[in-house]
Amino acid sequence: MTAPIDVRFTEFLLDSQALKFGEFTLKSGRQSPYFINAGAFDDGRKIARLGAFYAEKIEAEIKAGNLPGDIDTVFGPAYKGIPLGVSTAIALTSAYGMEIGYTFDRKEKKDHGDGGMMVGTQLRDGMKVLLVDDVMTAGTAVREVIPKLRAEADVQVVGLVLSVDRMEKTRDSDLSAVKAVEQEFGFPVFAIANVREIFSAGQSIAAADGSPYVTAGIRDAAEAYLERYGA
Ligand code: OMP
Repeated sequence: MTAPIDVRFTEFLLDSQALKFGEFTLKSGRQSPYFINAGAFDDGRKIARLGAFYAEKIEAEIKAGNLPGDIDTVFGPAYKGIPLGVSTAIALTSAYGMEIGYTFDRKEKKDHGDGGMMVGTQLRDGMKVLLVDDVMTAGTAVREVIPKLRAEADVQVVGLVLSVDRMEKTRDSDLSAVKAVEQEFGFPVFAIANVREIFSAGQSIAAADGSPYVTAGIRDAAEAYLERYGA
């Protein structure tokens, strides 16, 4: 039997060295003992596997009735969302036969050639758009991108799929950032794995030399952090 997606994804994060332990200052200013770096998926094999994980999650949520089966395009916000959106669209087509586009935004306005703000499948009124992003801590990144989509066309954002939900509460409430975004925008947010699943799976995964990746010290630091900031 294959292991659950969060366990396989944790192995992939650790093997790719995308999950780091130490002291990190986050975009929110919080000091975290762990960091997920999507920049570690830096070659063809890793980005293909990453896209396959997103596609597997999306397919499962479509089957469960949480996402529609007729999504028009996968939107990955520039820059880090670009390889995510493209690799996810490729995997949805190759593994599940879905006809689906990919779209990303330009960071700066282009005043020649096609002149558009979007690259890939152009957004039109009524289109069903699925957002993909890497990690959500406070939800700042997603809040920046929604107005850009709305300025382009009257699209329907059907959901957001993340690789990792850090399960942190927002600055001014006890609500998780994911729940706050769901309430604010009215679409569901999914993650391939959340930090609690990752730390639970990580304890039984060994590095090449046989030592556990997630030592007792790392686990304690993560628990203390989640005690303070976790939702
Ligand atoms: P929010 O936009 O506030 O949700 O923070 C998420 C963003 O922070 C990600 O898109 C990354 O740019 C960065 N980040 C990580 O990549 N990995 C982490 O583990 C934590 C963060 C972060 O700074 O919160």
